[in-house]
Amino acid sequence: MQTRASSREMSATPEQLAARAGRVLRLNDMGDWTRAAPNLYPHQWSWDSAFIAIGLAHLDTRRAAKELLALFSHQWRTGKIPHIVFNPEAPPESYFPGAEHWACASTSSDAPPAPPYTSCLCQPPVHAIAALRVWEVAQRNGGEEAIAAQAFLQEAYPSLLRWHRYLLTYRDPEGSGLVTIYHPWESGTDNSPRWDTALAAVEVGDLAPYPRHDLQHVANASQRPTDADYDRYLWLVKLIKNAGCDEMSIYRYHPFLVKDVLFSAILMAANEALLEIAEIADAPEEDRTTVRNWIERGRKGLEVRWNPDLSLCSDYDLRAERPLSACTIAGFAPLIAGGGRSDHLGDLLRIFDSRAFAGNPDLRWPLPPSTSPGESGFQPRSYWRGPVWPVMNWLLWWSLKRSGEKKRAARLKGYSLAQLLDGCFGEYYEPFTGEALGSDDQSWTAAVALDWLADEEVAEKP
Ligand code: 2M8
Repeated sequence: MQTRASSREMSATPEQLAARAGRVLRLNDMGDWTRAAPNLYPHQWSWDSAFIAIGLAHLDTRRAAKELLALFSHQWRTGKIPHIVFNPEAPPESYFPGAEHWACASTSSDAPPAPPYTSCLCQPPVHAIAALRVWEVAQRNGGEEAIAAQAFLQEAYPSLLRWHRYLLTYRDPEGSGLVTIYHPWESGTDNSPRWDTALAAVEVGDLAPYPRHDLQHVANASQRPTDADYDRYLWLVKLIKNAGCDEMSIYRYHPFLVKDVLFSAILMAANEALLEIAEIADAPEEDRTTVRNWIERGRKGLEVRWNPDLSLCSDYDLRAERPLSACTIAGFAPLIAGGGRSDHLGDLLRIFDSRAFAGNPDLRWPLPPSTSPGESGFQPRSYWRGPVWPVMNWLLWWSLKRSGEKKRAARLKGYSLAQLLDGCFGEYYEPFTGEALGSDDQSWTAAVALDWLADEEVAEKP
């Protein structure tokens, strides 16, 4: 695809940008699933696949449906959808920790048969939102596609219901409405300052030496988590495996146990989508009542986590029994969940527009950095500690639209597309220079570009 050196001057029409985004998805297409990126991430990632399905829907709704069904075929007996399904054909030295390191099928009888192996963690549940989006696009296209999409929802529904049930039982034994994560990788915002305090309390024991294959695939190690972060990540994986991936033991002994507000908010929005899917799939009324209760429980849970000092939501460390109050985009959780208190929504929009996020005058584009530049852990080039993530902008754009904030949504879409005109489809972007960082040809970046370009609302011109 486009090289970074030549990309800076690039400009493209919407049609050219869509064609390039389509090429990225084809480049990463593995038949019925898509690699998250060509080199850095040669496997199937859970929430990446959901965003990818949203983009694929504009190219081929049947292929988009397959993306999700392929992932669901590796669902655990507990209902968990694993965060990675390992590609048996990926070169062993392409990604660490790979299939052999996790070897979940030999650790837990709840894991699906291998190969392919899966990880034993999970990621935010964007899947019901994606499944509904695929169905909507197919309905618009009509004919055979619409019929196939109806069958797809019918097939996907039981997996989605089991997945959400897993999250609201195993991951919320307290009945708080909020999901507990066992590892920063589960949040999807891996090295965000959100986790600094909780991770600092994890004492790392004996770890065998391990390779950092990820560093081969980025221009500079500063764009990835540090070795100290990785030690903690691998130590937590070791503890989860030592516990046989048993949820009760993890809950009892694991040193990293956090209520994640972003994950929980996505689950709430996904529960709304699930409710619509339940109608379409003609599911029993009893299921719908359950899902409605989950939504209500979630809203209450999120309200408890409102942080008036930041005018954002904060995560909660169950081990230390205290909130984790970093100023990051995760704090916009109530906007993503939808249906929250209107005064909180007003506060969130004010913070969104302020110099803490999209209103910072030094930004290349008025797009929210993953971590606020005013936060002490902010680093503009380091992964989830500052860069702008197109996929997060899609989530915020979608949430703004759902909340009736059309003008802000149009602005976010317009500038997000302007950022992607470099043709790199970078994983993330330096907020002040607009430089693409991490992997190029990142599938979910291409996918969200396709969805933005297909959206009928007029984008604000930068
Ligand atoms: C990143 O996470 C993986 C571990 O899961 C990694 O750094 O190796 C995160 O950005 C995560 O959110 C994303 O799903 C994954 C693949 O794009 O990469």
